[in-house]
Amino acid sequence: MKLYARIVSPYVRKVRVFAKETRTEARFETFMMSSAAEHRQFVPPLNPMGKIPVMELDNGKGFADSPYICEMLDSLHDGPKMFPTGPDRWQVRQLLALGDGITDCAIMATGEARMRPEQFREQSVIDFQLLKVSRGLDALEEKVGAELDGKLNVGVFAVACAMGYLEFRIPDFFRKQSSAHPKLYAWYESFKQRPSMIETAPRDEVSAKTQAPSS
Ligand SMILES: N[C@@H](CCC(=O)N[C@@H](CS)C(=O)NCC(=O)O)C(=O)O
Repeated sequence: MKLYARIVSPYVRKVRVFAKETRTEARFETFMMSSAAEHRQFVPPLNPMGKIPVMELDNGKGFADSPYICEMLDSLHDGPKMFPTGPDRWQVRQLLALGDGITDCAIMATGEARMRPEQFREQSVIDFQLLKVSRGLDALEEKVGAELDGKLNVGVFAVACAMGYLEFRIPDFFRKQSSAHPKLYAWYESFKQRPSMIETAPRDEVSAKTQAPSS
């Protein structure tokens, strides 16, 4: 299998963290694209939505959407499952939805800020999305010590990658939110020291800078 990826994508990061933590990384190769041109060339034939991550299966078909890619990888190992089937089954799915939901809203905010020429930028759209992000952080603050307590699961990875995206793309907003969410920020500071997080940290794609912005 082959994962189509970009280093800046928080959803790709979640899949890569997942693969490292479940030791399923050797089951696929990663094609790290470095430009919007490569994205446009390779991704739509595999995923009609044109989004990454997408996994090219061994039969040549595309398998899309990060939660499903993670769930598929979870079926390929015999270690502790990151999509639990016990009593915390639905709670973990909701944590995944919250982490990915924060990322979705943050991307809408940064897309408005980065992809539109300044005169067409609508500050109220950015504020509307960032309000959702800060409500999401409020909800996560309540979960530290309970759902965010050192256990590993797909929901925890989604939350960590959402925090990583905020820190990378909207650092001022990220810093401003810290005083209202001290437990969450302490949890994240510790979690991001994991090798899986360090090895997948986002950075700007040098060659893509003059092309259409990415996430
Ligand atoms: N729900 C999808 C979201 C994927 C997504 O939005 N990926 C972004 C990159 S971070 C993308 O490919 N955007 C390009 C586009 O929308 O055309 C997932 O979890 O995989």
